[in-house]
Amino acid sequence: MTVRTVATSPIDGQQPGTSGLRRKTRVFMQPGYLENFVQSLFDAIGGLTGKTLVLGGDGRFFNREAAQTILKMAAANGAARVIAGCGGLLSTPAASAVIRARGADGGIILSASHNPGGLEADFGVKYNIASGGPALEGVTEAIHARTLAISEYRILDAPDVDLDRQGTTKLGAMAVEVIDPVADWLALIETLFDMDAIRGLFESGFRMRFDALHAVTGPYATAILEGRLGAPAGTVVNATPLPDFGGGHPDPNPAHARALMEEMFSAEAPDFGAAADGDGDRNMILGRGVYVTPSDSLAVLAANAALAPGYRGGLAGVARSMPTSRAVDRVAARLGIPCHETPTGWKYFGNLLDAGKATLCGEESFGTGSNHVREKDGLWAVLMWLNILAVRREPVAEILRAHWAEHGRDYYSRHDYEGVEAGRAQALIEGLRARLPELPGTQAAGLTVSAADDFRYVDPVDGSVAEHQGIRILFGDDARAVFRLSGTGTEGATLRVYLERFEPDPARHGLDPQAALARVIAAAGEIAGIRRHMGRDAPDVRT
Ligand code: VG1
Ligand code: CO
Repeated sequence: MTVRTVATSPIDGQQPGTSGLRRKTRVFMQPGYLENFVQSLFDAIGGLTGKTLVLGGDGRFFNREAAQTILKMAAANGAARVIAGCGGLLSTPAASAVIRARGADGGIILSASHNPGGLEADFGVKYNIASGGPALEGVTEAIHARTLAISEYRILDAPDVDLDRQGTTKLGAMAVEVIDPVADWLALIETLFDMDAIRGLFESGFRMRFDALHAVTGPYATAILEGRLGAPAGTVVNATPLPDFGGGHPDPNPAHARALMEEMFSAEAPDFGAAADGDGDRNMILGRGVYVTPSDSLAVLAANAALAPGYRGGLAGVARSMPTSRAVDRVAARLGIPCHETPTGWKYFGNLLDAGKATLCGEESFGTGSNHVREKDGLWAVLMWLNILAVRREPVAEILRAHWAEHGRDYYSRHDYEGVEAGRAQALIEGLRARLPELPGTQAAGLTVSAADDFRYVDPVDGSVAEHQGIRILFGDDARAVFRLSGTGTEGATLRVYLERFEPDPARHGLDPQAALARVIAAAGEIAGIRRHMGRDAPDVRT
């Protein structure tokens, strides 16, 4: 087996976004595209000599081919060992768990997460550091800089590794260890929850539906829910990971997990419903006839965390991304613990978790997790809910109603305008940014702007600064609109408008969120000129 050094030249646009480099699958399949990025990554982290890497992905189209290429490149770059999930699979939280459990130097996750998969859809590559968390901007910028200067990559001329058989083999001088993708994660997750209590809940006749959306969580959910916890067979549906996710959008939200929504709002609805995304880090939580927004879910989990053995000692603090509703802030205030506000993207929670400043974290985009790994973890959230339900033995709707009665309700909705021409989306944001100083005092739809800014984050641990993380417009203490552009799309731009309003009065906690938010929606539209800039009357997706 010989190391081949291949001459190459820089490819424009290999800049990682909110969560890794995501592009059309066909772009990733162009000769040299993946190779350039991976060699740049290896170069930017100081080479691979003697290092151990974890490798896995969500099973989407091109996952296997990309894994083989990366294995051969890692061998050619002097890595000591690559620990790969069997079949090339590892959910994002499992990859984080394996990196930490094995003391690896880092890991590569092949996924475009909730984006569709297939030859005509999306692919992605994400690099995680030794803590198990996504690389921060310092690293991703160094990788990008390297992609603009690269002149050669190294790859071993060797036959493919058999990724379907567990055990250790050699690829040149490098060890390739193929592991059960579920085992390390499962061993960790079991220590956090009262497994007997959840088992007892299922024994009592409690019914649940988990929709894996033909993505990576199928094997994980089946192992823990139907295997360890005794949920009846068939509790987990769409459990086989498919390269194109069955043609669907592996995004656990009311718009894309339609079948689950319909079942949970039907006459025969089970007690509890949940879904996860392509790479298993997102979750959606439902009860019979009720949908729990991710922001409320985070707040409920924080308020009830002590019911789970892993969090019995209390929470050091909580953290949420800036556009996530302030429901968890109210819980933190009640518990007397700090609440941190970070930019969008899980990577910003890493330092807070490492420093012991936060125990639970969450994002409005269906992401929740804790300090057990350094990624959001869809099934972790599902198990937290199950643990709470096993102890409280109340319906989800009742838990939510009681939570709002105690803390008030933060009505919340996100409006996405997808596939917008990049210039138009940029113009809307620039327009708002330019008017920030003059916005306070402005009236729109009967609301008055009390403050407006461009979110800037200073990491309390290492002092790093992230600028331009979203335009915030506050309407007094109770209402808010936030505007930002997506950093995970692969086509055009996506404008996200996050809307919320606090309602303290329990008599008004049963409204339709779109109706409860009508004035905030109108004011946000008026102030930003959404219709004029977007050239459309309504958002494409409301969650
Ligand atoms: C979106 C979400 C963000 C999340 C990111 C990755 O980013 O808004 O909260 O961290 O996806 O999630 P953006 O830039 O498109 O708004 V995952 O499950 O995709 O990797
Ligand atoms: Co994801």
